[in-house]
Amino acid sequence: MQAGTRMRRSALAGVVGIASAVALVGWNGAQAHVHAAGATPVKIGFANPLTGSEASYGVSDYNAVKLAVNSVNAKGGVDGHKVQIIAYDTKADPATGIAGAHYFVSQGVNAVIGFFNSDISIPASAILHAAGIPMVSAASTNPKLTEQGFHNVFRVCGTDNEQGLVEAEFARNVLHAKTAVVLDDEEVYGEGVSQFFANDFKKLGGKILSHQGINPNLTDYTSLLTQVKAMHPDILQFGGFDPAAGLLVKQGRSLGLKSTFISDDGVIGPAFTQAGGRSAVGSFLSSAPSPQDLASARPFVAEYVRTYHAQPTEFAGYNYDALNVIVQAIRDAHSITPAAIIRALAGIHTFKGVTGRVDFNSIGNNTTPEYVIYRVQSNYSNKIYWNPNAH
Ligand code: ABU
Repeated sequence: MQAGTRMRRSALAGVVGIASAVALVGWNGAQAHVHAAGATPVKIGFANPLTGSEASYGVSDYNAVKLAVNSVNAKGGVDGHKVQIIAYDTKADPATGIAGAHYFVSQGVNAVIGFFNSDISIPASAILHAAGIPMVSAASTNPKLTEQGFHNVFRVCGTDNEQGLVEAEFARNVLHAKTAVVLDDEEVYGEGVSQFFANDFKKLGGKILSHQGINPNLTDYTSLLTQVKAMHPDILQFGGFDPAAGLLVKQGRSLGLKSTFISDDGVIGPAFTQAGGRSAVGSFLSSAPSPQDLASARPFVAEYVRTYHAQPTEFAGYNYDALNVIVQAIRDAHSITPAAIIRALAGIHTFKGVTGRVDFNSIGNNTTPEYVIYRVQSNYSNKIYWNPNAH
């Protein structure tokens, strides 16, 4: 099969200089900065896609962080220091995101929450490592982020080797699928999670008929999907983000493709059903449980809904926890210096977050996240269909 013309997102967007990056800070006006009085504020950089095709995640993540900050500051801050958020819109574009890491260094932030996209988090982590600034990602799931030997890097969410395995187990042991075609968007996250799925699907006795990259910026995949249909796979697995996933499933169904569609936590947002419409119903998506499905997150969800009149998206709980983990590290360290915060973050083991316990291992991964399989319902909501962790 021939892949479409491939263009990486960074090539599309071009280089965004620091001057224009600075203009992105302060998105959403006055809410972007929580001004401090008295003691030196703790400056925390927050980087997510606040505009563009992945903004549904970033806006919800930012809302969650603001809730956490307001709660901390209402109680007097952390050790007397008010928390100030410096928000940065990565637009989910690698060049823009990397410029954000340099911007945070120039601003002398004490810590960073982010980044959302693994293909931004990984290069950004090197910049923050060189500057000695702690970074806690709440959404980047590619394993490499925490496998670089950087002592400043932590993540509260899970990893793609875990979710790829859960998808493969679901496909083989629950759906009894024998064959799969795998497509990915050739980005760090999508390619990685699809490769983990494919490896585990094969290990479990399944057969991968084809695995290829696609350009997620195309609008017509019918030629490719016609070739997929001719292979009659039991499963079509896609690693990437919602808009491309929605188009794939919509165009595939219109061609009569019957394969079960499985994707990952980059497709768990509302943009999937917006793009896929009725064709998205019945799709299966691996993800950590959403805040709405966690008893521990009930007060957080209630406060979020009360404040924003909307439901938090899947990563919002992790972002809320990321802010509070950094606050806890400052309390433990009795210091707001980045070096002290890094040391204290490494000692976080039994922190009670809204998503559950946070327990950082020796490379900065949280050992507690678990993945489940959601099914897209006819009202376009996602409902847990299979929980491999249920006893
Ligand atoms: N894990 C979902 C999407 C974010 C990323 O890892 O790129």
